[in-house]
Amino acid sequence: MLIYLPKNAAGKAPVFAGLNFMGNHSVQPDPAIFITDAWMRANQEFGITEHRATEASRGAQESRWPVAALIARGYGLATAYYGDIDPDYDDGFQNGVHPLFYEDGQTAPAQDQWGSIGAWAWGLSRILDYLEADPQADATRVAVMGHSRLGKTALWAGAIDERFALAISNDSGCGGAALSRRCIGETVEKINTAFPHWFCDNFLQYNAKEAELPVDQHELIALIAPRPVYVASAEEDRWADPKGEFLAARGASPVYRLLGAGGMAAEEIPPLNSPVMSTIGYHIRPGKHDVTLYDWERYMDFADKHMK
Ligand code: GTR
Repeated sequence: MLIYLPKNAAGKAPVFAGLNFMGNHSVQPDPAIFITDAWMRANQEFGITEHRATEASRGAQESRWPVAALIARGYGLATAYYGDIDPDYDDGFQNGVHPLFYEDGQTAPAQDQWGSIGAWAWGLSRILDYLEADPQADATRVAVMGHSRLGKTALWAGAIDERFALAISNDSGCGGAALSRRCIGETVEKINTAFPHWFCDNFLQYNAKEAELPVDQHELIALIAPRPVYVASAEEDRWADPKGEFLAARGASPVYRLLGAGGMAAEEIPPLNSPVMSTIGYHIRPGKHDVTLYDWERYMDFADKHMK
């Protein structure tokens, strides 16, 4: 885990917690950050060869982790490499944390047991365990945040661990904030085919059968109620179905209202760069599938409003 905390904080600092895709050393160009020796997805541009990170990726994801801006606004950041929890490939769950939880004789998770997203979310809870023990961090004000597959993970972590004060989904798409039954962009069959290890095996029964799903993703978001939740989309990220992400966020409103927590203020998807800052927050910005400073500034605005 890599932690940044504001040096001159008056009290314990609120913290954003999120997993990273390319190792802690990719988060900032700081030679003191260890390079993980865990498996990593191949990436020629960043010198990830034979599935191992090298110096070439130091600081490579800096634009996604604006540490100085976070510190300037009084926030800390706790991050860890997701592949240190479970390597992101389908190996039948022999590596990563899953085997640590097998019963005697068990060799793989059962049909209704966790896949990789569940394991990554478990890792986020372990980050929170540590923050509870850190005298400089305020563990009652931790916002769990993630992008894409790690945005799916952040929503799941926020749903199952009520210690997270707030949850943020950045471009999480199918299996995250986007409604599956719309079948726009990535579908259940597409995601289960490309990434059979992400969800529990029972989910595969719904390949090309979204209409038969007993739940949809607005109900995942509703599980976070009454705690604030923010969903963000990018205009060009059609694969993630921005409108489906908005509709799921809005669709969680009845549960928030039932619990006296407001809900989503907007009825229709807002124009670009017009953030909605109700208890269920939302924005869509121009551009592609990524995490930008604009996204982070809105997350800090939202946390200022709902977590301070
Ligand atoms: C894609 C996948 C998306 C999203 C994305 C990512 O290949 O289809 O669901 O998770 O990867 O995590 O970058």
